[in-house]
Amino acid sequence: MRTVRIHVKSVIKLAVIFGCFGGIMFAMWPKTTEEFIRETENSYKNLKQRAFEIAASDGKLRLEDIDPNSANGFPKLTKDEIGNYEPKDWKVPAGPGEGGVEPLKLDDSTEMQKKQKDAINEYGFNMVASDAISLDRYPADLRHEECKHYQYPESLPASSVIFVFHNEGWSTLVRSIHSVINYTPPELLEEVVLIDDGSNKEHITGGRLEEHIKQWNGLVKLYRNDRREGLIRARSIGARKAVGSVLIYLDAHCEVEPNWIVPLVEPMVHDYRICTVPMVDAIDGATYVFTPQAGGDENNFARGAWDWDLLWKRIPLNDRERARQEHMTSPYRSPAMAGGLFAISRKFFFELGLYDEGLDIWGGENFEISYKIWMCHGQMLFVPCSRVGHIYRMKGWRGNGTPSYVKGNFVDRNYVRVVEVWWDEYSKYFYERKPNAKHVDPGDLTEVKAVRERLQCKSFDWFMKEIGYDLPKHFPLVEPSNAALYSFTRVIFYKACSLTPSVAFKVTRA
Ligand SMILES: [Mn+2]
Repeated sequence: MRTVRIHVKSVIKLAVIFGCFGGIMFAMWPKTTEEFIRETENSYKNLKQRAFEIAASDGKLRLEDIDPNSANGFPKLTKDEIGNYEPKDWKVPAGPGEGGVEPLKLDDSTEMQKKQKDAINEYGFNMVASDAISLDRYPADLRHEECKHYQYPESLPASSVIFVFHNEGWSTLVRSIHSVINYTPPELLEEVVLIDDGSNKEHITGGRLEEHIKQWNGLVKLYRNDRREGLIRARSIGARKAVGSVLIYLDAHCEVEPNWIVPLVEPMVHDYRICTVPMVDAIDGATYVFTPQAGGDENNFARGAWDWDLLWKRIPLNDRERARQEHMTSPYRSPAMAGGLFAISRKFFFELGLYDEGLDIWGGENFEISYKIWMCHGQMLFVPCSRVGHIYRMKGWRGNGTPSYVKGNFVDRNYVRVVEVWWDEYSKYFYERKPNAKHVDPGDLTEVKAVRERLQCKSFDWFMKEIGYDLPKHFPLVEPSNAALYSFTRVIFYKACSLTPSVAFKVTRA
């Protein structure tokens, strides 16, 4: 009897010990990103309800609650009147880097120069210069004068601004957040969503960021992926976490210009399937001076495009699109976007199935989303009056590397996925340029193809004829076999083009 009782006690003790241990392990075991995604999707309903309650109390509106008719006739250009959302008392103070006009002067000791070189190598930017500039500095205002005279409707939706980052430098990252909060009307900013995509630098993981964002009382939310997912999947995760009805993606090294958000979100009130892209001005990574976006037409207005090996290109705004604009600075159509900075309604982005989950890290996603938007019944507009400064990575940056689980040439694989799903018979032009890509295994495409099927999206040929109609003029479908033939084709093309564009189209395609 006695031995049995001791035995039972031991078993109970052991069970308790294992139970506790198991419980602790269960609670502490890191979540996989998939579990994280599922959990966030499940909690979205509650979040949305909460967001709705908060919104109701502080005057924030959701896109789905705004009557599109309330935006009829807007935006209205009133030449003699200042726009209703123009910032008042815009006075740039004195101070290093203020207004983004004067280059920052640093002492040029050898030690200082080395520090700057090391920073560029590590972050792609001169962090020494950035650290010397206020986190709340005033940006430049590179908008056309006309932009300051638009009246916008009173009812506009509040947005979630999403920053995805991996090991960004401190002051450029944090200034991006400050900039959005400082230069966005509070009722139009639902939240700032930070997605830390597997950073391992102390200034991001060591608690400093959590401490810094406390000053905004929950307006800025920080989420961390348990492994580096890459920009593309991290952006989809951001969409799932965000509670706003409009999502705005910005790179985590940006500074917005005055009244950037109103012209960007207003088109969505007319139709939730309109996706918008701001003008992207360049902030010099060494001096932090703003310069206007280059290229494009005489106003520097460009559209996004690609060549037939799927490289990003910019082409000028043309007469046919200009004819559709009401004013010189009205939004205009673009076949593609560069990808880093854009706004889309949450509803439409989810209808489109977010980004293809099979795309790794970066590359091709800007085209995937562009094709989806146009072919699946949406529109993409570039918005001249919404301008955002972006710091371009400098020469000498060592880059972010590739996580070890991503095998092979992921960019080519991404391109093949995009071409296979969206290009239809035009895919032959891609494979003619990149014969090796024929042997690249794109992986499972069922889910992405199902999106195209479910939404009854249009054909690529429709897209090329209606939206990307002048791309072959800039990037001929069939590569000229030699330079002489190339110039000959161009002469023929331009001749034909000046007569009838549709004939010209056929000439180039032949
Ligand atoms: Mn960038």
